[in-house]
Amino acid sequence: FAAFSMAAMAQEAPPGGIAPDMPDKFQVVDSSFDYVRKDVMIPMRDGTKLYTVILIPKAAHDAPILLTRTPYSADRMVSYAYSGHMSSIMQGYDNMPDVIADGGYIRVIQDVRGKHGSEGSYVMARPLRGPLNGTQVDYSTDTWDTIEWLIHNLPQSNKKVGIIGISYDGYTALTALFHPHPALKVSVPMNPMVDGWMGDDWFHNGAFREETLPYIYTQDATRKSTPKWWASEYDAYDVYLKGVSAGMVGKSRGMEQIGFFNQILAHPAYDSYWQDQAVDKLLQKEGLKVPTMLVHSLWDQEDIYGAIATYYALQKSPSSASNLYLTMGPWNHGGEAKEAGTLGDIDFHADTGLYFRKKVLEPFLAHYLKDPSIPLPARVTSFRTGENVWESSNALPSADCTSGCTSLHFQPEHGLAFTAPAAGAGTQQYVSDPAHPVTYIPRPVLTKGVPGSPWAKWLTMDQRNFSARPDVLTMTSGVLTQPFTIKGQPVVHLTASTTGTDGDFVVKLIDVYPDEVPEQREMGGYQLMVSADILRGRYRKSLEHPEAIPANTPQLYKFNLPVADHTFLPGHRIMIQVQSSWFPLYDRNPQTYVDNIFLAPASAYKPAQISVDVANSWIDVHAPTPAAGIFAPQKP
Ligand code: PG9
Repeated sequence: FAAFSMAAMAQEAPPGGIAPDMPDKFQVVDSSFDYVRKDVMIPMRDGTKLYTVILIPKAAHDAPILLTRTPYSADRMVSYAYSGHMSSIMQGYDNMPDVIADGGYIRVIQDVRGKHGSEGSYVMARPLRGPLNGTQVDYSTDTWDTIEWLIHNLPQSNKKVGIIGISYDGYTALTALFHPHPALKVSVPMNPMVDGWMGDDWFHNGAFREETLPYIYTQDATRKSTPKWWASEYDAYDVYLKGVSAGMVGKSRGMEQIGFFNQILAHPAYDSYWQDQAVDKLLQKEGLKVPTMLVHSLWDQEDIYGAIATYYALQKSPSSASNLYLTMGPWNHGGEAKEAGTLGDIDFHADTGLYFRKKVLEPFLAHYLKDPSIPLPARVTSFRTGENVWESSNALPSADCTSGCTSLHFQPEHGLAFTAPAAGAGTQQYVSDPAHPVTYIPRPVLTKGVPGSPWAKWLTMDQRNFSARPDVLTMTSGVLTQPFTIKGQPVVHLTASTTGTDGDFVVKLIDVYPDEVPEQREMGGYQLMVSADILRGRYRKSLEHPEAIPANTPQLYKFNLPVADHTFLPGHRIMIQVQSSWFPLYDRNPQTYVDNIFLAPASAYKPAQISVDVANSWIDVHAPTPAAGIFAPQKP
């Protein structure tokens, strides 16, 4: 009978014609599904309607709502594996079926204004209302209006809403915390983009992440992200070296049609354009009124700055700190949402993603959205790499190293030790040549999204090929006889001079494995970066007002590295690498001072000799000063 009535719905052939196969409107037969899907256009206060997919478990009754707001297509996020089971269709970015579907939540995913199914105009990480946004709407009002609609239109809900998301969607989860809707009970920004200049997607300490150009191109060119970046060279090294500067590469692809590209070109320094949209600073002023768990990945290749910066900003005020939670684990960008027993070559011997979701995230959400008698996780849950253990604590060690730190001092003859060298330790030199920049991964450089790209794991890749280069200065300690644990942001104090008038400094803190690792042979001699970053030299004194470097005059380059929570095990050595390019992830510094590096002509790119002042260079790490004898005596 069912087959008969379906056939009756098909269209009849017109006389002398042919019947089309497709009905005017195809109805999915979903009566056996364990959920109902509704696609709705939710009106905002300015009349713009936002496309929203709602998945309601059929058993839902008094169920809490989990919202994600995204520029990456709400429809795509739940249609990877079409199925009658809600947990099976939730395979996309930020869907964690073992928490969200299995937890009985009503799942809501919405396209932000201007992207995919939503109306309105798109602005990259749309700044909140204020000096950069003179309209009456932003992502916080859009969240408010959405929550208001949801609690009045979903009778199956308990009118309690949580917002959750990774990266860009972590940014939207943060923006929900400004003038929050009273029904917003909890927020979970995971790997959020917070400050695009200081250390997230666009720049790190002023060095531009040239390999984000393809993202900006695709995201900002059209509503549906249809045009894809093109490159006529397989190796991204060639693309960007031939292109000379990031500005020229973008212009060669017509990117001056894109508003955000022009903003980047116009704001190379940390001026008010960037400061006024740094969400950590804005949220610190606003105050945290909703319980929030920040999630940070120790090897986040995209947003390694935001979660920790927000954590430190909110820790400063007791009322904000009372709503603040943090989890950090051994993941790449978003790795906590997936199976995470390994990352690249590094083995954690257990699925750390599952641990986070089941032992930390699940009770945290349930406490605030379902039942306050469910015990909360610790304020800070963190995974210590090296030892591979989870730890609970009340707070992270402070961001600076004013107390509780010890210094890893550079030594003559490429050494590294906990004691300062004698005066007159001299300098160590290398030549940085922009025509032969140091790459961040071995060539061919396969960018994010290219088949075979190591992008997702590159921060854990073996650094030994770089330590062998003459333009990478390498300092190595003796062999550790005892474990040495650091937890916090290492602080670099590098004193160096250059024959140029500008220059970049990349500093990498590395765990060198023993020559042989019997249980995992390929790890013998492995050089694992535990924390690393770059500083563009012109910003050494002021991030806002760049200054040329006086040639041949030692300067202090002081900056924080990303947080590490790591034990260097006995038998391992500690290494620091210093270099002046990290290409093509970061654009090349011409090493001759020009007003705007985005527009530097080819003639400005010149080799420079760098001299590092050994006695005045060190890294402070959060750890008690170890007793003498921590390093095995050197073999003669
Ligand atoms: N890292 C990506 C991003 C976030 C925010 C702005 C631009 C890019 C992301 O994974 O969403």
